[in-house]
Amino acid sequence: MKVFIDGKLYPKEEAKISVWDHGFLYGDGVFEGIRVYNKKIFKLNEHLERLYYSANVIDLNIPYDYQELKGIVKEVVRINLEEENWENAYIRLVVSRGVGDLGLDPRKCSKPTVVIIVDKIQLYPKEYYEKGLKVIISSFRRPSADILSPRIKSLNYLNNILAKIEANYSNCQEAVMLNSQGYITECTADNIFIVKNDVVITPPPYVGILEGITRASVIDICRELNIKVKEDIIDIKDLINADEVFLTGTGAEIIPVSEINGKKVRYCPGDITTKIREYFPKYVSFWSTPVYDEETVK
Ligand code: PXG
Repeated sequence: MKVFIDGKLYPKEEAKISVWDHGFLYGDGVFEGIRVYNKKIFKLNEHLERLYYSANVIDLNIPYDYQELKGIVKEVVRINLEEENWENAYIRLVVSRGVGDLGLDPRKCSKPTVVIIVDKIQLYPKEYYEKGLKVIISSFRRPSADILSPRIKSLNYLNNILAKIEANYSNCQEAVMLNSQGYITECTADNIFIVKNDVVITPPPYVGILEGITRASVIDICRELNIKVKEDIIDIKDLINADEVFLTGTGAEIIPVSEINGKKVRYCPGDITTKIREYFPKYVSFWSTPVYDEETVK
């Protein structure tokens, strides 16, 4: 395995960054998690666009332009797929504020650190995709945009981690997070969908969510499959009364929910969740960038 750090490749054991890096000291930075399926990178453009968006919001200047970074990601993936003889992988692209002093002023940081890791990921064992995840409704609320916008995919995940710890103590796999008004937002690393009377519903961005790339894909898939889909406010009683509930994320892909706060979801996995899940590989192969030629699908 070779890890890219600031223009050089390092073996895994030697892939290290400075303790003065503000990504480490303050969680000051942004990241993306991206999947590689069959030697093709899923929605690379969308992930890069979100990375530049997040970086721009926190006034972080990524030291490569878009096309340059895209080329680097593809090359680092190629090198690692060849070395490990992999067809599938997971890319972690991290840009931190870089090395500074012990104060939090980012002006003291010389230049951003760019890291690209290509590894394997399996968030959940196969049985969870058949039986579903148990989730709790967390007591930790998602911060609103005037506190720390959930639209920024930053290195600051403590809010999500606290919710995850709460889920762990309840022997659940995930935690559903509400916003300050009590509306459902998302889970700790996944967006959430419900199905009610054959309509697929997911919370709108303005309630305070990360606009997931898998979430957008599922909305697309519903349209392609003529399944009614809408963004709408969801409260706790809508969630508890749903016919089906599922989560979406790069790591988890599309995964059904079986229980919420100990109460069973009516259907798990439900027919619509299953239809969407089954169509997903077809959608993925269409929306992926081959790592071996310059030609990109999108
Ligand atoms: N909400 C939050 C808060 C997230 O962190 C998603 C939704 C789903 O977005 P995508 O674009 O992945 O569909 C995320 C994803 C992983 C992983 O390996 C994902 C995230 C963070 C850490 C790991 O899936 N964020």
